[in-house]
Amino acid sequence: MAHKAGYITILGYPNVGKSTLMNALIGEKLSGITPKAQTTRHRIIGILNDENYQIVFSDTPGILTPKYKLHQAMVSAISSSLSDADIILLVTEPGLKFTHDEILQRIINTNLPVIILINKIDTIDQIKLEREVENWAKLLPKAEILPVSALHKSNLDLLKTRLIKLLPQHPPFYDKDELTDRNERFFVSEIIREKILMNYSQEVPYSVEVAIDSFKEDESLIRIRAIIFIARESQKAIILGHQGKSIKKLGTEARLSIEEFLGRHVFLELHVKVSKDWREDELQLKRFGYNLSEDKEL
Ligand SMILES: Nc1nc2c(ncn2[C@@H]2O[C@H](COP(=O)(O)OP(=O)(O)OP(=O)(O)O)[C@@H](O)[C@H]2O)c(=O)[nH]1
Ligand SMILES: [Mg+2]
Repeated sequence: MAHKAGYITILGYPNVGKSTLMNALIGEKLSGITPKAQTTRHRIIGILNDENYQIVFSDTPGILTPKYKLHQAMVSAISSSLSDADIILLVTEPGLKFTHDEILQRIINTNLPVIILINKIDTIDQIKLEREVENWAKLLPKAEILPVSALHKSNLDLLKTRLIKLLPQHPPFYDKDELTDRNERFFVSEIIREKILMNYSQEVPYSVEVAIDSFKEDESLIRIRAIIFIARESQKAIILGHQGKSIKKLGTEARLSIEEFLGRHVFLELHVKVSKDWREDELQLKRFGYNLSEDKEL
């Protein structure tokens, strides 16, 4: 049997379950998941390998209207993963209305296979689901529609079978033992950011970026020094909390998750630094690994 391989882009509005879906398909917790919007800020690749095929999934940030340069970089990440897609998975959830923004227009115009995944079907009844399917069929008549629950792994086997069928014949893009294109440092910083989203409210988690300053492995453990960058001096007190209690709780929760992810004991040191208005600072965004100028063609 000829080998099949391709890029499958997972797209949709914030919080619809894109990262939950990719993790469930790969069988590993790669992307951060939280109940809050804008959890994912980068394109994250997750690779599903088999003897006869290789599926390269791209988890992307939720589609949004940019307010900061950071958001522009997030939109660029969506754009670039649309540009090299072989198949598009458009994830939505019940009751969500898509406005005709640029990305949706590109999906409507594309000749690539599009599968609309109505996620979170565990939250609705059959009648509501039928109405959802009808609405989507009207909006994107060429697309296939599949109701799923990423959280409960419903219909994911069906999805996988369909994807393998649609994949083009192609040699593998990555080594067959690779799971992602990102390194351990990246995932460690994402785990810390995920815990920040869970532990702090309102604007604070959205003003934060995490960078790994040092990552040293010795025999017994991995020593990690991470910097939490905040946009304003006044946010420091919030991150630290009364008598440092908040950052301590954050540190413990992050360390436990990092240990689970790396399968090693970890010593985690967290520092807080101000990087004034970094969300608007192109140089700083670049240093944090964001790219503002992606190819926009589909
Ligand atoms: N009930 C239910 N909840 C789900 C399902 N899939 C995801 N969720 C929840 O939806 C929330 C958002 O999930 P994420 O995977 O972080 O969503 P996302 O689309 O990646 O979000 P962004 O990265 O912010 O764009 C989390 O609380 C998930 O547990 C599902 O099938 N059913
Ligand atoms: Mg996500």
